Amino acid sequence: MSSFLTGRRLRGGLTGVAVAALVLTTAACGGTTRGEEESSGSGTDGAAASADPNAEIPSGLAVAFLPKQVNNPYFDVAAAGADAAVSEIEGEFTQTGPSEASASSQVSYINTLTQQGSDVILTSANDPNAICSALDQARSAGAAVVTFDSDTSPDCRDLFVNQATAEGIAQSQVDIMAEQIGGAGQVAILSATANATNQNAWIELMEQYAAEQYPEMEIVATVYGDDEDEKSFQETQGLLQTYPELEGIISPTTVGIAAAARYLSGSEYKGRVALTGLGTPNQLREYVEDGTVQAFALWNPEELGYLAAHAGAALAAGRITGQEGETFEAGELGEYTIGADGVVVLGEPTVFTADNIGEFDF
Ligand code: RAM
Repeated sequence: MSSFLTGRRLRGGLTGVAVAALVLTTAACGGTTRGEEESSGSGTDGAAASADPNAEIPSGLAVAFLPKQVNNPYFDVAAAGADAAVSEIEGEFTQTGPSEASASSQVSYINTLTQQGSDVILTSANDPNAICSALDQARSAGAAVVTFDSDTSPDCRDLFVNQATAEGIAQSQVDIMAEQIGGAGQVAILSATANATNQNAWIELMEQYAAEQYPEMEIVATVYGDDEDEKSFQETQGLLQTYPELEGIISPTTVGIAAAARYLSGSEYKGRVALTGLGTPNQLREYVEDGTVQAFALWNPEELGYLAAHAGAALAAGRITGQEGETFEAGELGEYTIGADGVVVLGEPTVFTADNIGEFDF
């Protein structure tokens, strides 16, 4: 678990120091962050069983981690965090999932987990609705379902562990871009898959925020690299050919931004076309060092997986039921409170630049 501890220490060391000016505001968005006052219950769903905060977490809980796709470095780090949490509660951790992040690709994996009697399913949804009936069956069979990273419709899961508020994530990327291009000019978005709940929420909010705050910034296109490296690379190339006046690209996906950075870095556009978005420090380090990327953002995916697994265990034990205002302990991360619509917010993302990227290793 040393990488988990390392990641936390590094992040903690920076909070409020060098990156303070760039750390994002996180406007309220249906979630409550650790440390906030406990809010009163919504009272809209009185049917749920009452929680017993002192209930024992049964040992041997079967906790399954089902990312949008396997072999995505971002989800590998999140899986390590979930695995660490499952070890702490003496459960059994498994990871399974599709190699392609398409809308319904997760359904057969959920069905298998249901047949195997999983106690907890942690999943990042490729589509808000496509996996709902499979998740309904899993829940009917007794599984607690926690979405993290990318939600389903709220009625398809017990909790959503959100990495940060959608507003905070969207605004940070637009602000970083605006700073680099003087607040004006053509900008394109390179997304992941077209149905991804998280991507689409962020894109909509980025468009709104840019229109309000930077009227001279024009978002000219959104293209989809499907969280595939090669497709993302080609879509970047296509954007630059189609929009010769392009000033910048925002890619809110770790796969997309890494592929776009690689393309820009080997092209005539390096240093001329700005690139920001959401990426892992380890994937983007060389592009920060060679001047292709000045600043980008992300949360700690390991903490996200760790929090999701602790939330799942608390649900499975009956310590919480998913109602607004309930609290639970998430191991080393401390206490969290469930916000409106069953959303728990990890915290604030961090902005990485040449000044601080050396201090992060994930
Ligand atoms: C990709 C996925 C994921 C997103 C990160 C930032 O790995 O699209 O859902 O949260 O990027």
